Amino acid sequence: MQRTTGWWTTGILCLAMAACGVLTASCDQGGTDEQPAGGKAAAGKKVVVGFSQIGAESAWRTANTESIKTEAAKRGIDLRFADAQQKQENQIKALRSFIAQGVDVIAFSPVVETGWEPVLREIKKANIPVVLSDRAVDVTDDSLYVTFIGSDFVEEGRRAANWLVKASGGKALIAELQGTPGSAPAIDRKKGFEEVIAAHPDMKIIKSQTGDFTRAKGKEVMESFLKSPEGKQITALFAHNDDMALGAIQAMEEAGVKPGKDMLIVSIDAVRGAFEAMVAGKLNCTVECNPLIGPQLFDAVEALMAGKSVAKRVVINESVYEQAQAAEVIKTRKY
Ligand code: GZL
Repeated sequence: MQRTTGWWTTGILCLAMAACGVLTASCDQGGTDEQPAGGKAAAGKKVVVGFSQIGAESAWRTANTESIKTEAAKRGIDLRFADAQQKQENQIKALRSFIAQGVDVIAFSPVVETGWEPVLREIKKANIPVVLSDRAVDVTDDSLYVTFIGSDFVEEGRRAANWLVKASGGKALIAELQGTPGSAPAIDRKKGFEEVIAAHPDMKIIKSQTGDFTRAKGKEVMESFLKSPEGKQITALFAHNDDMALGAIQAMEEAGVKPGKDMLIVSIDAVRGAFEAMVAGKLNCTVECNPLIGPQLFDAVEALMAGKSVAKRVVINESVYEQAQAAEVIKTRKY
């Protein structure tokens, strides 16, 4: 549906209606002053949402996509879904096509934090509200998006480090498999992890490289770590996601290293594969990062379409799971 009125038109209409004492809830401007609060879809017309997804790089992403598509279908939302194969230029192209289609709301999971300001300004000029899903952007003007729905990655990094401090007695030479360079989860998980180990002089990261959140790259980089001069000194692995940890586990086994025993392993996401590895004694801990944010995403969309305000940030509650719990908890996992 091509949006014809901006939030300011609705505002003037509200004032006129108020003057005649017919103000209705739908006039609640909501949203931040500068950002369009979204208008109602014309009666009988479906709400149209353009969603640019990063790709299908991990089990987490697959579960995230599933949650978004299922929830949109459940709510009768016309979802225009674009998969960017982990390329920012593909996401920018998709966002521009959503403007051309005149969608009601644009949502996306930004593959990296920077480089979004120009296209976000084009979207703002088109009066289309933007919802950030899963990952954040680094912009000078936060009115360019209405809300961010996702996890606290710094806290996830802290939780991974706090577990490793306990499990290692504060003594570990750590290999780190980082996520996608420049992405919010990679930057913030590293930040949280290093903040905690800074207080423990016998805990040091001695190898660190990106595995781009994929299993294949995680295996490849772990193979290179094991072959390096420091390889024999490594006592623990911190992987920014489970997929890279599972690839690293394969590399360790092929090199005769017992994962979860010769080397403690902590990773993030809490996908099914991580629970299976913990049941097999090959992974020691996974910090949950919940991908099932479809309901929160479309709650925000529907609030915007009703002209209601939404919180600038919606953080998802998460847990930490250890090997001892895995056999029980795996029965209840949804992804
Ligand atoms: C985190 C998400 C990350 C996951 C990875 O919210 O952006 O991207 O941790 C995924 O598994 O690839």
